[in-house]
Amino acid sequence: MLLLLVGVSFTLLVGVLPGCPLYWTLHKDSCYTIPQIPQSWTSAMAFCMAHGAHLAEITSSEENHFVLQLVKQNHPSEVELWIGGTDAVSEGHWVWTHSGTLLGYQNWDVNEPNSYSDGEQCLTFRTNGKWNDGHCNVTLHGICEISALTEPGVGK
Ligand SMILES: [Ca+2]
Ligand SMILES: [Ca+2]
Repeated sequence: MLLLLVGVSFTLLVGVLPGCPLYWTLHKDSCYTIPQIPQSWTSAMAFCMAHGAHLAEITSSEENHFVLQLVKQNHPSEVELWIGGTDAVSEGHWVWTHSGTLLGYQNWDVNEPNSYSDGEQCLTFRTNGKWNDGHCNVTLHGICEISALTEPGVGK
């Protein structure tokens, strides 16, 4: 009985504490990491999902500022990285893939999105903190995000 009680309280404590695994950085209710392998947007999303995460969905200027600092600290030499938006389903209608919502907060770079060529349907985060519609097959680092209240690796 005592063991059972200890077990239950342990589960409750661990279950509600926001925390991140090694190599992930906590910000508000999310953990973020930038995998070492540059990949296409689809592969980068799959890589995040294999860790129970998704490509980052940036929903405020405050979150955008955090991601910019993360990128500057970890990949200062990159030009741009993948985040989780696409307009592949309907041109010009940008959606956060994981949550299935239209972009609310947006931070497009000057003259973007410009649909420069067929396939500029995937969202990139430039190291000036601004966004671009990039060609989905270009190989870039992705920025993964997961809820800090979910145990990474479990899948969701
Ligand atoms: Ca987010
Ligand atoms: Ca573009």
